[in-house]
Amino acid sequence: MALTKTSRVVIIGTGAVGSSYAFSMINQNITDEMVLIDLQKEKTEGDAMDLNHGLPFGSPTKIWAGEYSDCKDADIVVITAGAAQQPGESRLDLVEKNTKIFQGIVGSVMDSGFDGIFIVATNPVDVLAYATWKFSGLPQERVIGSGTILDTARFRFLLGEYFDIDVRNIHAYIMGEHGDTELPVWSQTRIGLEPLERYMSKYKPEGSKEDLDEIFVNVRDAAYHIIERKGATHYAIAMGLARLTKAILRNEKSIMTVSTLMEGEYGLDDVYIGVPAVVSEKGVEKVIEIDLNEQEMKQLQHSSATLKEVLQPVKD
Ligand code: 6V0
Repeated sequence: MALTKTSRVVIIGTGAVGSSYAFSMINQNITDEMVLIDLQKEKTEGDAMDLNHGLPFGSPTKIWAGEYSDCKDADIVVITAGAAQQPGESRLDLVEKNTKIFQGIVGSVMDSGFDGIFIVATNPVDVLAYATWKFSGLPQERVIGSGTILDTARFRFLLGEYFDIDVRNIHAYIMGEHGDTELPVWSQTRIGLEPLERYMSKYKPEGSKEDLDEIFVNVRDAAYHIIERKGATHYAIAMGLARLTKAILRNEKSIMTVSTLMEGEYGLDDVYIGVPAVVSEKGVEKVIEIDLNEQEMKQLQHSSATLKEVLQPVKD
């Protein structure tokens, strides 16, 4: 009987997000091997020991503090390294610092002979996913930004809470920049199969547009609220990244709002931005072009224009 190939995921940057992601991965039996890389080598050694000691309670995974040469045989390299947002700082404020860091990281990964899929989570994620695509020379479908997967999850959670419905029955997307210009796609939001407005008039007539607007504002500003309270946001994105990794390694063809290169979809091009897309072993298999109303289309275009401005130095 032929054994299937051993799957390997390399995590670069084992800070709050990277280490939470590693923890989430071993609890869900997603990969056979997991390699941890960080500038702080001792920290990765400690993390590897700590995670290994949890394996009797989790799932068999080979975990070690590694080197860039370990990327050669990796299926996926996940980058969560770099400077994080400080209180009051926007994601776009991080662009210069993190682009420099990424030039070094992506170069070292590619020097190993890596030929897999990159997942980028470091902020500003849309800009750094674009930079990773450029720096790596890999086909666009194999460089994926975490995009608005977290924002979409936050949106679904808050809507589920508002309507008192299981979050898994809330069908809703946040699209655009993972940041201040993102947009809620109200026109396509459904609870079960019921369009939002119809559901609300039938089952929550006391609800209002103002409530819904407030829900979106809380989604958009969630990172600021969490960072003010605890300095970082990491559990939910870590779970989202684990979900994305699983979709790739198991060829699930899941639709997620990842950041990917636009080539005419939604009238946009040459920008990485969060849109619903099919994720499989190929990476981003295809972008799904949902019907946006006129206002949503304008918001998406504005978001893209904002990202393109920030991207210019990366392109030069
Ligand atoms: P953190 O806890 O400061 O961890 C960053 C880690 O990166 C540290 O351990 C550093 O030592 C390491 N590092 C820095 N430079 C390098 C380098 N050149 N090579 C290797 N390792 C390096 O930050 P945290 O984990 O909180 O956040 C990491 C990134 O994720 C930030 O950019 C956040 O803004 C971003 N997030 C993205 C989210 C998303 O939805 N995409 C959500 C939350 C955070």
